[in-house]
Amino acid sequence: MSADDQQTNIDDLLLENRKFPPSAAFKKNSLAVGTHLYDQAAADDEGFWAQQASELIDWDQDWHTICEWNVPYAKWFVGGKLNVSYNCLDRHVLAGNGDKVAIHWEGEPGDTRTITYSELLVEVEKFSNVLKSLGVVKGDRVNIYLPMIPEAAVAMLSCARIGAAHSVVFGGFSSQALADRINDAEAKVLITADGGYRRGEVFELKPAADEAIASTPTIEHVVVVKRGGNKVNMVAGRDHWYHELMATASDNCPAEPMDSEQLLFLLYTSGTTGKPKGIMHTTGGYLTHVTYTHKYVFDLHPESDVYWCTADVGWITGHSYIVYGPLSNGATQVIYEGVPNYPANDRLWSIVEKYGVTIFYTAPTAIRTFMKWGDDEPAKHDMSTLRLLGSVGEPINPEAWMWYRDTIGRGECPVVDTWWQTETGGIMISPLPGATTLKPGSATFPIPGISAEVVDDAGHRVDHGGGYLTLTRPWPGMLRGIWNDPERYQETYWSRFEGRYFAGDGAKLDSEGYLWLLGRVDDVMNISGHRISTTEVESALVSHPAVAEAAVVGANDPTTGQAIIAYVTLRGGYEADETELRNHVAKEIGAIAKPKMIYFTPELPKTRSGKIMRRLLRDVAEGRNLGDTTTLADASVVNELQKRAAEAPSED
Ligand code: 7RM
Repeated sequence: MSADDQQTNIDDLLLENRKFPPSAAFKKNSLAVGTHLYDQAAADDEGFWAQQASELIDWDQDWHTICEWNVPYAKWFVGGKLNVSYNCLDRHVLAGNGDKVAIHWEGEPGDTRTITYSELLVEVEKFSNVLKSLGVVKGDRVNIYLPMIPEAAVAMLSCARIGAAHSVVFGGFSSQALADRINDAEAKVLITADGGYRRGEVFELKPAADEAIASTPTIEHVVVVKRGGNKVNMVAGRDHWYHELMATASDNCPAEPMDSEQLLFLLYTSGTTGKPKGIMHTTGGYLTHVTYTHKYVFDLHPESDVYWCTADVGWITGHSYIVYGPLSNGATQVIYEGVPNYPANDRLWSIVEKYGVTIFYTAPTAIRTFMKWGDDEPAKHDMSTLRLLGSVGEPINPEAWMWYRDTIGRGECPVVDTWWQTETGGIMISPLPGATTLKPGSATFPIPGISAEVVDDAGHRVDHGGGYLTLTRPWPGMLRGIWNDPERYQETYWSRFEGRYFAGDGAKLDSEGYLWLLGRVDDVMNISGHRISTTEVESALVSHPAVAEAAVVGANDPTTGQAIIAYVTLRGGYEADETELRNHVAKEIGAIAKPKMIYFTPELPKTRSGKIMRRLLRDVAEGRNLGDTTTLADASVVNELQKRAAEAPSED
């Protein structure tokens, strides 16, 4: 590699040689074995998507054009009409599956609800009528601010049924965040709850909603679901109890066929700076994308599988892989309201055992936390029903992947590492578990129908080594824009590389063409001219038996430009040994990547969806005042780290 290459590309340091081909037992019943989906999509990607759309989705009217592409705007299945709620509910009931369980809901305190497809349909028809009675019409926006209760799915599907776009705001967000999002979307109705359960206590939602709507002139009505039982203030004429409205609502609300490009929802992402972006998703392409990926990536057998995704509906993972994908496929799923450590650290495994979960989808941050809690917790439960494991949200370190496969998956379950974004709508890069030979830590290949390329600074394709991950063709689930801000849409996603969508992530290709996600390119460190990804150094740290979790950042350094500072969380029973870990990194990936300093910490700063916030750690390492901390899940974590940084002996 020339010196010049080192300046412009991301170094490729970590070598991972373990391989896991699909087992004969898994292949026997798998929906996709061999390369036929890949071959078909490679020959004609639009034709491939059209085939998925007609096989997997019920349309009221056929489309005339598969894809209309005027960079950066795509339309899919143009001229087609369909209803998302019909596809998620009515068609399963009409096919005779009304008594099938759609949702096994488990409340944090241990209360449960079992909801069949017929029951869910009745609830959605009623609530659709409630929304209509509150003046909601096609094209309106409705805000949803709820805990993880079935009413969240009911509210979303009811909006879809009548053509109103929902905007779900995560229940852990502040009143200010809610107000900003309501105002940007100009929502007419807000659906919230009195409160929900978290860590054994009721957290109040209605007071935060009240505070928000003091400054949201567009909100005309508020619907309040009773869940927490906490006392709330109801404003006459504006606020209505969900159960009271539902008691008198008619359960007849036929699904109205929607245009394929009808706005289905807005979902706000905070991004790195400035005001949140309202990511727009539409109807036909989105539903096709999430139904297809949920079926093939999770190898879904709806007649026998019990699927569980641990995300919150406030995130895109909850939209695509709790609500729309699984319900469109007629799956039976588990939804859990609370935290993984209430009442004890084995709560999730007790739920797996109780419902016989077969497919489990969670985030690396959770997996690393389970590693920290130790192997005894899963060992308390019979989890032999599990047959497939998924990961999403961050790069999964090879050792965390191995632990997941061995300790949760008995060394038998394939692990599908799925790369995608709020903006992509659905999974983009992932193995197909019956077809792909897995490598721990690699998301492997773009799924059939998706075209991705790694490019260098100049936009030239990289066939081996590190660079920027780009998408070269439109795909059905892609965002259709940023609400009210077309310029920002163009600028954020389509300006860095001509004609390509740039996702903001770095990635490398190994000698066999496997993709390895390297984290956000904004986080890439520059050590004496070597561009080193945070992910590779973190993975080297996590490969040491003492380390459960690690975050590294590049901090300003007078001699090397930047120096690597690592924050490490140890596994239970291990002692901090900085020298040992620094040497371990040098041995694993090279002396250049050896951290200059390692801080040991019981927790790392994370966003509310569990992603490590390296920007804050950089602020801490460089002794700056913290910037925007509103997306931080637990602010005390960084305060503690700042204190320690101030106390640390200064390095030469
Ligand atoms: C689904 C979701 C998107 C960002 C994305 C990446 C990171 C997500 C993976 C991943 C490596 C993965 N949507 N990311 N999945 N990085 N491997 N499998 O998380 O909009 O909230 O975040 O998350 O940086 O750009 S998101």
